[in-house]
Amino acid sequence: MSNPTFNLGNHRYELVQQDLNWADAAAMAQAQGGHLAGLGSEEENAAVFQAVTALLKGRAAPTAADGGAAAYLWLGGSDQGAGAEWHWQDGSAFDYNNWGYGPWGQEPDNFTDPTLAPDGQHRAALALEAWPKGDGALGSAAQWNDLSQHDKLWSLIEYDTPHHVLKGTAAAELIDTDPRAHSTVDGGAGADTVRVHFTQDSYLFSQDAKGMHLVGNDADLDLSNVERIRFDDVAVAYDVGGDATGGQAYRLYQAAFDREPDAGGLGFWMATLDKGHSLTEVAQSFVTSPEFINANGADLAPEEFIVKMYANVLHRAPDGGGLDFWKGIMAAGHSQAEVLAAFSQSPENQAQVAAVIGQGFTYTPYE
Ligand SMILES: [Ca+2]
Ligand SMILES: [Ca+2]
Ligand SMILES: [Ca+2]
Repeated sequence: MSNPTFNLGNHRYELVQQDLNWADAAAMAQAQGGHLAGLGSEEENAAVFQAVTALLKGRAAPTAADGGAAAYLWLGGSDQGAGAEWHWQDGSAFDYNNWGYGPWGQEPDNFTDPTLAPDGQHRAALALEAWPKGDGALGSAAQWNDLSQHDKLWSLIEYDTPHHVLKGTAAAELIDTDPRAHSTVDGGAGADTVRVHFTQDSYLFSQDAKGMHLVGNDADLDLSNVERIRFDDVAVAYDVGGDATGGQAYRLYQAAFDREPDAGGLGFWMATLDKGHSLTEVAQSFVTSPEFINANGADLAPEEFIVKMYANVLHRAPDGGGLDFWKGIMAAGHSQAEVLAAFSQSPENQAQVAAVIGQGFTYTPYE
């Protein structure tokens, strides 16, 4: 079972949804290269609580009978063993705490009871709700309580996660990312592709004015000036605007052949445009291709060619003014390739194709 994770700063947290006593939870954290979470500041405590609450989405976590029957998560705090001072599993300084309050004094109260806590309370847990349940006199959600080590609870593992800041050059490039890190990538100019190491549906994807954001199991990415993402299973181009080579290639392909582009051919022509070849050069390859000639005929007169463009690209008959306009353009010496490129980039065609590729489109990278 894979547990949900989230990143905050340079730390990754895993919400373990298995009912484990503290020792088993701590051993599992260590075996996975982390430790039960140590919360070192009010900010960290608040952010972790908020993230955990969001991940749980109202699902009930196990409760502790000796903790007022409220739900808790194990943290790495312990006051059992040498010295018996409160300490974190990873040895970091225990100089912040968020123990619960109460009328009889602060937690930790080392409550001892023959049934509920036979050897007292020596392990720290983060409360997911106020305790005692339905009363709240001893502590509130997001505060800590000391509990019996025998309680079987879910737990929070913390890992040290690097935060990489990657800056691209002015060229179109492929930027690889660390599958277990928080990466902030600025691709700079050029049609840049970021390589991630999970499948597309294992990420939550969002887009805002700053760029694209991916939240995955082990990696989080904030991407700006990045045009494409290569997931493990699929490559997606998000550069669909008028001047972007991805959108230009898709529209030109669709315009020339009046069909959905095949992923491999699309990737090839995107790479051609990325290398600096003009849209007209690519259009020239299309109008002289066997597929175009088979579909439309060879040696078309200007008017025949223009009527085909209206039919294949805009899916309508030419209006009189439009037909005369394009005949004038071709009479002035402009090529079929130039006319095809202009039709594919026309606002009318851009609006039409945006319905299909506005959220990005898949392609097969050419290399
Ligand atoms: Ca307690
Ligand atoms: Ca770049
Ligand atoms: Ca870029």
